Amino acid sequence: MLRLHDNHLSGNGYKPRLLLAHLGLTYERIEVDILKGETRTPEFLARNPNGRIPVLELEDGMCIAESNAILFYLAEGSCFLPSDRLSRATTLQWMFFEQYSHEPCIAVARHWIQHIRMTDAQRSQLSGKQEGGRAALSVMEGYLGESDWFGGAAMNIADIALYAYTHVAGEAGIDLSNYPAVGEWLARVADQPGHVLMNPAPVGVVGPVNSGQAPDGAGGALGG
Ligand SMILES: N[C@@H](CCC(=O)N[C@@H](CS)C(=O)NCC(=O)O)C(=O)O
Repeated sequence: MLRLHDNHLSGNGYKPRLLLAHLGLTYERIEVDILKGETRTPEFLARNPNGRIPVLELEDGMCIAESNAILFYLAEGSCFLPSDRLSRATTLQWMFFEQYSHEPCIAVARHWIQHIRMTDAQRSQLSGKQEGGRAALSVMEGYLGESDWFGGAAMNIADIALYAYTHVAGEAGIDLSNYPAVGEWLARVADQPGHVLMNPAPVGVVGPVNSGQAPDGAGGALGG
């Protein structure tokens, strides 16, 4: 069975969770406490030498790190990865944009505000991160004037990659109401059949077998 090493606070972890739900795949979700250094143990580093979740562990024990690489692997042969050359390249364009211009600003500002006690250095960098996040959202807002989806004629893995931290940009201190086209796109993504919420993250074995419900009844992941 596929295993996802993940953390419930993480938008990067949410990306594969959301795609796995859309694909109807069963997997075991393993919670890794990123605030207690569980990503830096020898056991974890053997799975990802870069010491970060998410990590997808395949049935044969091979591991894939980097959220967008995991999306690309899982989406192969599905409607979430376009088959024509230009759409595939556009999908990758937006996934690289997410990793270089969006996630390092919005996800980092959110993490600093929501999950840790900021150092003085972080506090002084916060407004720059938020400014970078607003710039990324402006780029998305402009593109969504021409297209409903990022990289194809239907929702694909670029939309999933960008949705993860865009929909919680408010937690990074960024006002999403300034980006109406982004707001409409967020609603379109959440309206897709099979959508699951970021939290609560499911526990243990997840998939069509148990409809995403936590085995202990602690709350399933299926949403809207
Ligand atoms: N570029 C990576 C970023 C992964 C990342 O930053 N993971 C964070 C949680 S969102 C993490 O594991 N932090 C724990 C640590 O750095 O030890 C991806 O897209 O997967």
